Amino acid sequence: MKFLAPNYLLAALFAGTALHAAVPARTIEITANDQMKFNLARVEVKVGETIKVVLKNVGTLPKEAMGHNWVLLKPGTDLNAFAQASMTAKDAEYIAPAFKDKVVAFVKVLGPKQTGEVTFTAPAAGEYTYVCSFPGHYMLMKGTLIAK
Ligand SMILES: [Cu+2]
Repeated sequence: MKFLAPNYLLAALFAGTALHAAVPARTIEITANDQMKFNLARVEVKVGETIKVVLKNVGTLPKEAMGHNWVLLKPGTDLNAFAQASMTAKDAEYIAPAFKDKVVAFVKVLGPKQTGEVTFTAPAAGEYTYVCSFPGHYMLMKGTLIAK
């Protein structure tokens, strides 16, 4: 009988986890275009909420010339260093392996009319920069995700 209480608690814990996982993700749709612009420069999320970012490349130029991705970086990441290093990381979705641990979430590089998505848990409170790291894009394709 002594072990019933802990087991019961454990079961309740798992039930709670399952319930939490069942909460649908909140979708944030972001478009990227041939003018090297995201439609959103600022996104607000609640810490711990499940977020699904859907990236749509609404442009028509070929992927090799005007591909777009979406990369959410941890606060304090050296953006210029990340972008410079990532320019040559074509086979890794333009995310330099050396900066992999600075990435909170990302959507892979998309060609014209393609859509990609990523689901993640909104990170700790703070301001997070997101960019398109396709070579030459990050200066224009940049925004801030605010978690609070
Ligand atoms: Cu881009």
